[in-house]
Amino acid sequence: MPHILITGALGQIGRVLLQHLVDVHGKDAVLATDLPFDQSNLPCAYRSLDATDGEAWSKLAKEFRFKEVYHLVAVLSAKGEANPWRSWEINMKAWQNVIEHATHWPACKIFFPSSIAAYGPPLPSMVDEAQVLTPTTSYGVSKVAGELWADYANLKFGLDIRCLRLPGVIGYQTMPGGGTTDYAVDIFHQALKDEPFTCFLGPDTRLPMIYMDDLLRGILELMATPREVLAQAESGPSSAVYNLDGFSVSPAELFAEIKKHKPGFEIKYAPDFRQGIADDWPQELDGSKARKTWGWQPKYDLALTTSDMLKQLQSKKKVTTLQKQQHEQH
Ligand code: AKB
Repeated sequence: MPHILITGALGQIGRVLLQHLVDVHGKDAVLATDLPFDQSNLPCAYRSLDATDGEAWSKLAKEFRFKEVYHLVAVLSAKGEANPWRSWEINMKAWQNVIEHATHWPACKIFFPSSIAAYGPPLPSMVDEAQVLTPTTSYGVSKVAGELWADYANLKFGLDIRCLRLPGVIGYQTMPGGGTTDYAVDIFHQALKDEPFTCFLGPDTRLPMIYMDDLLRGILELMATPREVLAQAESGPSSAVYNLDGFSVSPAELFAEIKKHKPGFEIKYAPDFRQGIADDWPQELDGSKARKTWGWQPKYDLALTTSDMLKQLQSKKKVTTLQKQQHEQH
């Protein structure tokens, strides 16, 4: 019987986390949920779940006793601005359902991904968790509200919710969708196609990023930290929240690093509405609370992220080409 639940399991982080949890705990331990989907390629049990549907959650709550929940359902910053109310509705209703139904699962640990989108102007270039939160996107507002609900539920319902404020995530395994930091993944795919890249942010837009491998480790380390250790670091509102820092980079710096490996690569800049979102976000995340509390230490800097991304994407490309050739021969 599965005791680990992932919502939004088909997203950029979900698919990678799902595989990792299956590798560690076995396929019977994990239940993946997301919108209806052909599940044949997934490594564990899958259930279609509209995370905003309270009745579907009630059924789930009766059927399973989850010990860990990773709640990854979210409409991200850029997509959210196209329909702010819809984004609020999905982000908050899904989170309300997790909190409400988790009260049925004794000693269950819950992971809630917050974001750099929780921050807003005016900002120092490096922010810590004590920064006053003034988000300027619907997504950011839902992340701040989500964090506050996490505190409330921990206090009033005795839940154990743990939150990380995440930077943009760079990974070779999956594609992001609907975010303002998505360019930092797209640029690698374009570089490998040997085609010029058009960046929707300006060259000097510096934002915090993290490599997928570091992100997974950060989430799992946070979840493995005893509650008493986290409690010692907590005080006041949004206390169960930690910045997870990786490194900071601008499109121009990322381009220059990729160019070291792909000298012919070219970039053009065509900033769109996402520029305004990025301009309101911090340039650097201060991760010292996580470092002090459970010894967080990112391994991947810009150089290592870039070389590993290119290496991994290149070998994925080779495998796909080989599979295509084999398919054509049969
Ligand atoms: C986005 O760009 O919206 C996300 C985020 C930083 O939370 N990647």
